[in-house]
Amino acid sequence: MAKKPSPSPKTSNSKAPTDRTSGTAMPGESPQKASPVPPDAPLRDAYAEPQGRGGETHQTAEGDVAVLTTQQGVPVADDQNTLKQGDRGPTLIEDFHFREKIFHFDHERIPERVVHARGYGAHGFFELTESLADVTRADIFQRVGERTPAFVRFSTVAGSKGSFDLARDVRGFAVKLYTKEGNWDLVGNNIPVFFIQDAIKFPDLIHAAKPEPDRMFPQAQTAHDNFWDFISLSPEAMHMVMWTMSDRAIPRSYRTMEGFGVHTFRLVDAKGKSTFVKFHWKPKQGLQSVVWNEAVKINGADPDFHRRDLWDAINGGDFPEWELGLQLFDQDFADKFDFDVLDPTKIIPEEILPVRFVGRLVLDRVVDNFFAETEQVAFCTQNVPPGIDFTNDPLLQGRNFSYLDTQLKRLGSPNFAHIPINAPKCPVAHFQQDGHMAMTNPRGRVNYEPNSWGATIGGPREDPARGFTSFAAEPDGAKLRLRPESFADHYSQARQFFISQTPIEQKHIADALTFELSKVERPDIRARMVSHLIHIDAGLADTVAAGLGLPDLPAPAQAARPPIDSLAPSDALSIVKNGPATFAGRKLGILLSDGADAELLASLLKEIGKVGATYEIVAPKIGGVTLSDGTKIAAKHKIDGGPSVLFDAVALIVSDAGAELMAGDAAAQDFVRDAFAHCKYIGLTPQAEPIFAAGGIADKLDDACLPLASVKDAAQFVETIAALRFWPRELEVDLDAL
Ligand code: HDE
Repeated sequence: MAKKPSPSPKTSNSKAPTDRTSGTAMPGESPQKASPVPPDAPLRDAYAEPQGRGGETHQTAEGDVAVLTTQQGVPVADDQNTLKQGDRGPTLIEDFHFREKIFHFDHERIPERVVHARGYGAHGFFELTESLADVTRADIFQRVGERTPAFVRFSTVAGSKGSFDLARDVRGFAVKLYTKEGNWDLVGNNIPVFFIQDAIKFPDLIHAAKPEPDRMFPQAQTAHDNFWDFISLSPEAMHMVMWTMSDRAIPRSYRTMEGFGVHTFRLVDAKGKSTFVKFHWKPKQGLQSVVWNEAVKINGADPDFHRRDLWDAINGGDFPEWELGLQLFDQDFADKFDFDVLDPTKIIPEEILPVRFVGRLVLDRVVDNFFAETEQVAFCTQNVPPGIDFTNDPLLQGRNFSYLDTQLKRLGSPNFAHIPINAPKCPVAHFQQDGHMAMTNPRGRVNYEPNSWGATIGGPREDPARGFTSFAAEPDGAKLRLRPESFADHYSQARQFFISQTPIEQKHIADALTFELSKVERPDIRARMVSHLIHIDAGLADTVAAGLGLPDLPAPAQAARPPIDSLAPSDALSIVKNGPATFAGRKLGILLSDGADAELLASLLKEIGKVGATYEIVAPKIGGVTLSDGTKIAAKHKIDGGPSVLFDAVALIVSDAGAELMAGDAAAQDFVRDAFAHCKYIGLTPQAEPIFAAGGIADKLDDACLPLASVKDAAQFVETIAALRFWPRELEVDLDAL
């Protein structure tokens, strides 16, 4: 708020009451601290000290409290007031403490990642459960039981740093393994294929997916013309589009998604023999996603849903875990396989080549500081230790150029490997030196090699036996700028993915395509997209065309190679077929009212605890409720702050009077209506019926609306909700009509 100059320093205090009503902190007033000043008291009386320091708000170092210093270590006497000439200024340029503090603040931001800007990381370890000494010399794969420190960063791709967690998007699954022979970065996604086959198309793909450049919207979503224009002109994207339109792109949690290395890599043994490998991370928690309507609402209710979930799980001791699985194969398999193993738009179905599990990744520690670790972590696909090597996948080859550049841009120095989160945990010895922010310049007189200074001071030497050697791949042919013929089938595996889904998952894919394309303004782009779907599945194309109101089904797109429609479905591709066996790690939302049955609640909480799940209490008031036995229980959420979309299942334990009050509350009606519409399991005491009636669903309650009539029902309820969703509801009831 603008202040008029006061006629004299003495009267300046008369401005104080005006500033206090504006809610801004006054000079000398710490915003964190509750004001000791009665609202009508003249401010200066309480705040002034003889020297005008704004006394009450200064928190001085006493006892063993650390003394505040500048970056140079100079102790600070006053961190609330700048140095002024007279008590009303001007401010003096001599104030080095102020200058340093503001200077540093002005430089707090670094460029966000071009893609994968929004992410969340955690520490953990990888433990080897099966030796791979027979196929690779990689140190990490030699000794069963040995643990390797790890840092994992999950991310969305398209949105900016401040975007919401439940965008429909691919999720990054980047793992840094601090092995004894150097860092290995396996920079993967939660989808095993990619949109494009050649790295040269990446900038166009990302430009098309990100907000349109003139208007800078929409944020964190692909539902716009530019994205679908590009995609519908890139048939190679069709397989990945099936995945991103599936519920894989709206995961329930980072903990409930798979990770994939995507490209075919090589494992190389001590004799230089190479075995091809595809990497998989399989969550012990089982696969789980949300539904689209729920995702949209979660983004409003808790934009940090995935961050909070990971933070809470790790801090609560429920450490997320993935198994590392490998698909290993040789050149002979590659030659016989239907598709080119260098084509990153293709998978190798697990039914054809089973996944061999060789270790586990456990996340057991959250970061101390988000910026220092999650933001500054710098993954580079080219970080591989001896025994792991690249193939000629043209996307991987391009990535190996890109990541190093990006880290220099983001972190501002070629010394980004000196930042603790990026620094290897094994010995590092080289002659690279200087540059911005050099932290660990080599010591001693010698900074070059070869040199003749001898073993002691001459520095490190090459080691042909231990050192990294590239697999001696033979060149393939002439220098050309073209796409191999073996990459030309764009529809067969898209179809295979679609037919591997359960009917409800297929419906979600059709719904997602219809939704996204209905946000596309140009009818020709919508029709062009449908022309590709015809090759994937005729029924899917018809449903989407009808949903969009296309006047006619377009002619099929020209296929570079006729699709194979005989590929067998693969159960591994369905989320529903790979869900959890228990409610462990899931969260029950319990809506309570005053007078709720205390005994029933106690037995429900006991059962929830037994399976390793969590719960949160939702109540009309954040102060909580008084139960039937007179005990009080605090609430985690007021009803409108704890909508049912935040929970995996819900239970309503209410009294008659409580239900009557809630029936008139829109947030309580939404609570039950949404839980029902999202196919969740609902436990309810008989008294809760009026809330369902007010929500318009009392006559629709089905087998997944389970009675909680007495304490005996709690165990059965918790066992049943392990199924997470009751999908028949969505196929039988018109949930859109609710
Ligand atoms: Fe990335 N990608 N990418 N990418 N990518 C980046 O590196 C790039 C691709 C992936 O949590 C950038 O540090 C190119 C496939 C993840 O910090 C950048 C191509 C896959 C992350 C980059 C691809 C990924 C990134 C941006 C096409 C799955 C986040 C910031 C050839 C296998 C890592 C950064 C983190 C990040 C380039 C394609 C995964 C610009 C050129 C395929 C998980 O370097």
